[in-house]
Amino acid sequence: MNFDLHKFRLYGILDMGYVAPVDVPRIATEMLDGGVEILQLRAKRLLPADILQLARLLVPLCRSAGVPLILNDHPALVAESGADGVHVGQDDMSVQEARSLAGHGKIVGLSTHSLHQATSAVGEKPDYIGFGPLFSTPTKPDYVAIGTSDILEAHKLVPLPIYCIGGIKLENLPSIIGAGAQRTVIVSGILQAENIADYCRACRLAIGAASE
Ligand code: TZP
Ligand code: MG
Repeated sequence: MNFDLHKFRLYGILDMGYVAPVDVPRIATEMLDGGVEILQLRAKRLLPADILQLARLLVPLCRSAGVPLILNDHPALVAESGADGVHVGQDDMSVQEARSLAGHGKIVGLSTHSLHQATSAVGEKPDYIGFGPLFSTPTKPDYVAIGTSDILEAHKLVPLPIYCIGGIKLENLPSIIGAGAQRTVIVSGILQAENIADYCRACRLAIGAASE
């Protein structure tokens, strides 16, 4: 499937640090019903075989919602599960290697943690970059918050879809949009919401995603 990532503004991560495996189908369905436009499976502590099982469960849900499914860290599992792409970090393999392992036509995203990394990413040709953590976050505790002051400059210098990430919640979305953010990734805000679908709908509206 071919996706125009520039159009997608709300990126949700199903992080297995917050979700029990048995709840994955229900929570994914709520996120998709709420209108997340990209869904990532992030499972730092699961074995590849267990990630593959969850990915196979998520592929049809995402497919019928028309939403790309991205797997964190595991390009080989993308090819195996039929997911749509992979997300890699600065200390993982190169974008090029991830692309060749994931397979032709798959999405490759790259984390960046500074303006310098964001501009350097252009030459690596990922399909999008994550930019953050803007604020400190228990989801990625070992990283220093970079704040919001470079968001505008990153958008000027980097002609890729940029997803601001890290400590972003419905409440502080207006402030990051005011600082220049066009797209966002939200993890704990979504997964800890009382009503996940409603929370996603509200975030979608705030970030100015196209109506469903
Ligand atoms: N990369 C940078 S910050 C982050 C990742 C995966 C975690 C964001 O999680 P949350 O809960 O939305 O702060
Ligand atoms: Mg990684």
